[in-house]
Amino acid sequence: MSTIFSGIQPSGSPTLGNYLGAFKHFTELQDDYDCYFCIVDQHAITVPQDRLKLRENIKSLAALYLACGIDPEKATLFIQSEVSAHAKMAWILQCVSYVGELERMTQYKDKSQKQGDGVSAGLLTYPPLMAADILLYQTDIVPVGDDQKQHIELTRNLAERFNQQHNDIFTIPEARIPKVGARIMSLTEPTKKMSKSDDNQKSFILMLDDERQIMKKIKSATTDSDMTVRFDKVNKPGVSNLMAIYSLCSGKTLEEIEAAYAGKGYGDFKTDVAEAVVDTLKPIQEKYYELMASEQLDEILDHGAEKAAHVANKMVTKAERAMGLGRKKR
Ligand code: ATP
Ligand code: LTN
Repeated sequence: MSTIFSGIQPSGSPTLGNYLGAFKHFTELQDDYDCYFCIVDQHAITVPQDRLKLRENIKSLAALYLACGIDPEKATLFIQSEVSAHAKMAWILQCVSYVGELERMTQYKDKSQKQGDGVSAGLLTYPPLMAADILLYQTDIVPVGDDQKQHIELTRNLAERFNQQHNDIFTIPEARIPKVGARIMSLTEPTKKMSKSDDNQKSFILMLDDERQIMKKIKSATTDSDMTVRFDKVNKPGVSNLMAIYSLCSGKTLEEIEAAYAGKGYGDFKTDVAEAVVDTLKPIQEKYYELMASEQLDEILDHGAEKAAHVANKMVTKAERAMGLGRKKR
């Protein structure tokens, strides 16, 4: 059976972009693959985080994975910092990375620019930690949104470099990017991706937003003055983004949506988009609040960390041996 690994940062409350670009696909994969789904808290601390908020976000993210349909009997769900092999392997892969290639990563350039002063070294060495996550489990496929393509490419390069320079131990992973929904855009600036760490609350829909908030945010989403519902990412990025969201949440095709609103303007269209989003998120939210109030979560995460560590520790030992670290164990 092939192996899948993916991670989401507990850097805020997950958005509709995270759902349509990531969560939704994870649940479809768990029957056919050996899946590892990770709450990557060590990635989140590459930018400043409030201690209590981070802890809350970790638990909430775990509950959201399950509420979306991840079945702990089928997939391994765990917290990155609870499996020490991730940090160990990250160090090894940092020593295989070149500073120049890390400085060329778009996410690093964007986030370091946004932060200005006090950019952590961790923000620069974030990609080798991500490579460690993936390579520890002999991962074949990494389902992610479009923004992570460059990091997966780097992971492949690091694995190939290590295999060549030391010993051929790593499986070379491949990214799997959804055809539609790989990049849900910001509601206020539709040329930027929807991101949970955006300062503007109106730019994203959270998976836990209620009906009123969703309606309000979609009603105030940036569109254009052309007043026709037509898919054209270049000239009509706002409307196209709402159409993509509507299509993914309702199952209607883009052509069906264009036909349904011909000559009608944006009012009804926006109401229907909001309703489709509410219908998609409501059952997830109900399950989420049930899980948050139960004791199951800790048990699932303890078990997940144990299972992940068992696999990951073996891989770290292999990599350490290949590099000549420590004493040769019998
Ligand atoms: P941050 O804003 O803190 O960087 P993020 O939401 O961009 O957070 P993650 O939480 O690490 O990033 O993303 C988890 C998964 O969701 C990844 O697979 C990522 O590609 C996907 N994803 C994130 N934003 C979007 C989006 N706007 N559209 C589609 N997929 C997305
Ligand atoms: N960098 C990713 C989150 C992430 C991840 C991973 C995704 C960390 N480790 C391993 C897939 C596989 C992000 O910012 N979306």
